[in-house]
Amino acid sequence: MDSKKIDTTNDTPSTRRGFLGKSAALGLAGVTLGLAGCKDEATAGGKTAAAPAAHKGGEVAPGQLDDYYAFISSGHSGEARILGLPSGRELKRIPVFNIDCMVGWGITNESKAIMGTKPDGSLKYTTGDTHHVHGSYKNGTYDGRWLFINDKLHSRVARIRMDTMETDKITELPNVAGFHGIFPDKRDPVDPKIDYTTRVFCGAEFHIPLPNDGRDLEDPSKWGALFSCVSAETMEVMWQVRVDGNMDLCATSYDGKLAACNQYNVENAADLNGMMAAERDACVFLHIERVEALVKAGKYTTIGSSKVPVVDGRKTANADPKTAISCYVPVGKNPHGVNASPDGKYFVCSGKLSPTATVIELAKVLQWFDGNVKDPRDTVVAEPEIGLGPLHTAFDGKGNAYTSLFLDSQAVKWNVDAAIAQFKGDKNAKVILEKFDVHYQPGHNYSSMGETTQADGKYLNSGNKFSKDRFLPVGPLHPETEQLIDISGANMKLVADHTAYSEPHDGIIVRRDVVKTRQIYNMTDFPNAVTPETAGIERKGNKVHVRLMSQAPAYSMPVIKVKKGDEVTITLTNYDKVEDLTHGCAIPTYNINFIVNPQETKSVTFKADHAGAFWMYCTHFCHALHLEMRSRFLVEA
Ligand code: K7E
Ligand code: RUQ
Ligand code: CUA
Ligand code: CA
Repeated sequence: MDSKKIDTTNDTPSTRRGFLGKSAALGLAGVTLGLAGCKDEATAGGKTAAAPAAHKGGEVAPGQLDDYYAFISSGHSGEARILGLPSGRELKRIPVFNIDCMVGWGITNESKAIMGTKPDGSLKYTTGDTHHVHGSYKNGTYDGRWLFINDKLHSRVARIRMDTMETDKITELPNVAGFHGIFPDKRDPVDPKIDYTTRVFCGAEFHIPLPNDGRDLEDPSKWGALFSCVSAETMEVMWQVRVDGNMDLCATSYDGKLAACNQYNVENAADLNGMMAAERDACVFLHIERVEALVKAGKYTTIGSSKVPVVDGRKTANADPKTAISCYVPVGKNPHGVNASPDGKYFVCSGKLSPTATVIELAKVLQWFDGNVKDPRDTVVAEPEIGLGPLHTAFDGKGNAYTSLFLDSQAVKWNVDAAIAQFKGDKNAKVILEKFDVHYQPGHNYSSMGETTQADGKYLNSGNKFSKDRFLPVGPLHPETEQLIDISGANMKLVADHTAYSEPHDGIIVRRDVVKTRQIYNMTDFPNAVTPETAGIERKGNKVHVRLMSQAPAYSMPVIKVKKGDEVTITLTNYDKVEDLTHGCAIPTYNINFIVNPQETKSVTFKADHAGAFWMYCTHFCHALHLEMRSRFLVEA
């Protein structure tokens, strides 16, 4: 599509009058408590903003909408976040691996089932560490269906639905520690007709005993690391590959055939000095079609209690390129990051301990697998010197790469073709185009649509790890900076310093017309939805089920009476159909707190272990009589 077309017709989502009119009508209808009487038409499905408007200098005036969504990770706060760009407005936080008491994530039965529980019903984990968010693909660009995000802490992969921007599945990887890099495939490796994401690949950074059950504690030389493949649709782990060395970040090719991870520990070392011993580390490529053929032929093992097929991708088992599933391409020392260029031709790996970026040509990697390239190193077509501490590389779709330089506190813009010419011996090739100061110590940088064939070269975001003097001091913990840079001209221009709570790593910048959200749920999406017919209280022994509805400004039951010792389940359906009309449900001293959006159903289960009168109240400002929206929850002694 033509992203240059300026369309501002959709910039204001609705008129002020329109919105006010609706809530005024609601005020009247609400007081009569006509639960079945709500005639407002639901507007579920397909809410899309028009193509980006041009915002000069990054300014987005009040009432105007941004051009892009940025979906960013949040490090050890365990969530995902959505920013509008270029304004930097924080639009939403999506709880994933963390507990969020606003939404009730980790509190409701439904969210607990997604997060995973222990046999006693409590959460298995309450913490997480998200580094990388990537979108699902169709035909080389985002299809707006899913986001995939990693948890380095407990080696889990989560999927977020992009229509509701909520986590819908979480899978823990067996026999994996330090799951860092994640990337969806862009096309099926076997069936070229399948031009969308079907698999998600996961790299493991830490070596562990296999299985990790107390064996081999004193002998790290026996430990190993597994590359995992997860089905995008079912989120089940399909297979794993044991590799030599570790895996850090992950990238996939546009033809679906290759996935790769940069390796900073080819030494298989268990200490710092050991991990820095080798002159070169590697980028390990996996031939996905061959891996799956081995799995299909039963040529795999399993580890411990896991049923997941594990294929051997170590060097000794892959000496013959023509049958090999893995190819280890030597790159700069201790690389951090591997990124695919939007033309589909190259992967770029940069070495933290080497001032270089290594450019690997994918066609040559495939030729190596065919036996037509002698040495894996011969797949390297450029290795320019770009600066100190190079980490991650973004692209503008015009042949230029932008690499974050952690030590130099810069983003360096360099030309890929010039780097290739220089590598071939052209001494006049102009590789480095600009070095741009960022403030300070950048981790990831990423560009607008830069991980797709539609890279548009408009913005680069630099996620900086140290903000130092850039903001008002707020105590020992400083904010992080998401620095937005305009890369559309000949020179890079700083647009804004957006603050971010610790600690954003990677993210993607997605054109707003790609994202199609729904604003209201379908009640039928929830099998446990409460209707006027099923509403009420039901007792079976000491199990009490309270089926409740909310409609502004009341719950369907003014009094709920249970006995001390009962196991209480409250299922709450928000009967309101009006966009933005969310209710809350909180019960003091019982640690219950969650929201229900229009037409949504959620439930909580808890033991009524202390007697008394407790006002169950609405936490989410919903109505002029919001404060009056409360019912008595009575627990008899
Ligand atoms: Cu460089 Cu975890 Cu992507 Cu952070 S990693 S910055
Ligand atoms: S009341 S508008 Cu709690 Cu001051 Cu909120
Ligand atoms: Cu319902 Cu506030
Ligand atoms: Ca190393």
